[in-house]
Amino acid sequence: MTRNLISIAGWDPSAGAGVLLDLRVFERLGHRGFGVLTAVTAQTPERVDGVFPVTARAVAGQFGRLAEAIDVAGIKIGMLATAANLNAVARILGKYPLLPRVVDPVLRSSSGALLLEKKAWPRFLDTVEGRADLITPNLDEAAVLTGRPVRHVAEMKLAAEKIQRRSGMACLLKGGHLEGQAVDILYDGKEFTAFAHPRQPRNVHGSGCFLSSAILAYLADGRPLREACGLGIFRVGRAIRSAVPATKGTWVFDLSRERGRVPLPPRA
Ligand code: PXL
Repeated sequence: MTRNLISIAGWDPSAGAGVLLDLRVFERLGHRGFGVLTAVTAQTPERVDGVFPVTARAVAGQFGRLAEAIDVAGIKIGMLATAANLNAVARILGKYPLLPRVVDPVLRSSSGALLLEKKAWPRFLDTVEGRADLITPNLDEAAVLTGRPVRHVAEMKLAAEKIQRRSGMACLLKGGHLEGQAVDILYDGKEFTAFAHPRQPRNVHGSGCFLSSAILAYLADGRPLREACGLGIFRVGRAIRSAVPATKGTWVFDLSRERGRVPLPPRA
């Protein structure tokens, strides 16, 4: 069934990441996409050059009027830019305890630009605590959130457990940048699941946005968390294989190259 999914995230004019990509992923997976903007960015495929935040009042206002107009069925959080937006979004998430909600803790870009102001980093987990089903840090974000380096699977497991305990959400820690084989680790508060996959030959801009949006779409289909994570990982891998080169060795998604229904892997 088609559901209304909202991305609360930033604007990348090239549509390689942020709200523009999220909406295309929702729609590609059979849902209707809506967007609440937290910041505008100026960027090339290699680097984010400017971040222009939207006020927290504007974030709350956009969401409030949208929620009056549609039946909200799921929420994904991406780039927030400011501590005030983090607080506003935590309040929004808290109003929907029964809906699928996924938090991508976007802190900085690969080129090092701040996508959330640093003063908000130490209280990120406390602010969103218990307000979503899943949080999806990468290795760098997990290191910031736990205050320890996260370099291999053993450290990933420790970090996923710590983040799950502190946030009250399941944690899918993305190991795409690990040396050797890539492994993503899910800790749901009871058990670990390792999703091993071949290391992708290229770094595609917006992979984290794509993954968290795809997982939300599968949760909105009613799939259990572990299955939704596995399907999201499969789906982003497929999209990475059909990505196109941008500039200077960077790659971007091109969802128009995936036509027709995309087959899913057999049920686990
Ligand atoms: O991939 C992180 C990210 C998220 N959202 C927006 C971005 C970026 C990285 O550049 O621009 C809007």
